[in-house]
Amino acid sequence: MKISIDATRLQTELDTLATFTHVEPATNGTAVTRIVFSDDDLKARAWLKGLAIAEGFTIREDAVGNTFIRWEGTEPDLPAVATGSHIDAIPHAGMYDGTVGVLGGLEAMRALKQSGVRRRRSLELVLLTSEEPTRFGIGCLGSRLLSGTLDPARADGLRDLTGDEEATLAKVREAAGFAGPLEAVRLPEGHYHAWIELHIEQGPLLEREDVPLGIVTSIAAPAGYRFIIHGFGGHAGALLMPDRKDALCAAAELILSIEKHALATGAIDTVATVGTCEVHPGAVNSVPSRVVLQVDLRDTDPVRREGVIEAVRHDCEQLRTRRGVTITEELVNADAPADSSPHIVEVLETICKENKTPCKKMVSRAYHDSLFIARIAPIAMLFIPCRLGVSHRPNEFAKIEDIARGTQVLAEALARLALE
Ligand code: HGY
Ligand code: MN
Ligand code: MN
Repeated sequence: MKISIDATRLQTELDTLATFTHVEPATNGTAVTRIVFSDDDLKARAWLKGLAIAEGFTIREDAVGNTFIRWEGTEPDLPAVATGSHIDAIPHAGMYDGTVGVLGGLEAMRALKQSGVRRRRSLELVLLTSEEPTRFGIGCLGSRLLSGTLDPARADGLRDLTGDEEATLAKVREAAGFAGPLEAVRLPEGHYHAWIELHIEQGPLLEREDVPLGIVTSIAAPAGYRFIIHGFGGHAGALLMPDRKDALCAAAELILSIEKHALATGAIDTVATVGTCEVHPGAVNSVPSRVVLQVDLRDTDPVRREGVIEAVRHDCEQLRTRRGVTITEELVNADAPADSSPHIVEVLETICKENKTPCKKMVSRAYHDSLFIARIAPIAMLFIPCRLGVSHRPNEFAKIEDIARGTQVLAEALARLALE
């Protein structure tokens, strides 16, 4: 039973998917912006469903738009074997983050179908909604709801950070055609026999060590916070320096405190980013009265991560007193890390050995939907190299031979697991 991946078709489909984007000039590479439930996202979803239906696969969509493309097995009542990822992309991003897992998964299923492989268990390709936090402030919305790690009422109340302030997930998803209670999204533990996600590494190690495949053994623990700093605004000319409570100057010290305490752990796995800084009123001749910071803090060790935010909180106390500002902290998420299933890791390693494909076990510092699927199913991830480790930028790039190789190993692993 020869499983052959059609690399040309895969590249063509990646290129087509990249055209569903908010068009913007890109100096180098293909800039992609595809915000969840935007027209670009909905057109991309419709296009993908068309490909799946053409292959004779069935489709189910849940109330938050998670899309399940299924190829029935000979024993359809058995828990299925699944793969999947996301197609939403942050502003001014690249064309491979997430899409390699979705189109690679589709290609793997098609190749298995064409090879006539026998399998007991059904196979499912899952497109997960809103892996990126851009629109609703929290990442992995679809997989969190699938795995019961996000309260449905809280989810539906999440504000749209990219447009109409009054819009919430409930309103936006309904307008996109996804109705029904979010409670119904949840899948029970054991729903899947196994889950594998194919993804670009979003780091430099595989390319640097010239290893074509990574097998992820654990996924780091992400946390997100919002800090709202209120000072006392006023006229940039008339408000004298000693009388100021400048919210942006206080925010600047807070940003440096976050960086300082992340570095102070001395652990390479502790990373902290202040990715957005909203300044109000945002006029050059008006002293900032309010600043909102969104903070992304990760570590493979959640206790060490907690130590960083505790130290930042201590600095906030000093800032409040010394600068006379108020600082409010909002927790967006603080998630546990996830470990891959040793069995699925072993299956992947065995296939790499048989195919004489060098591979490397590694940690994922990026979070992925697999972090949450791990709450309800045994998981593993397959990484392929991306040029210079660049991601979340237009010049994100992965070679089609690496993508096809990852898809090949994925297909063979799905076939084996579907026979168990
Ligand atoms: O931020 C992440 O780790 C993922 O790419 N959304
Ligand atoms: Mn991403
Ligand atoms: Mn991703």
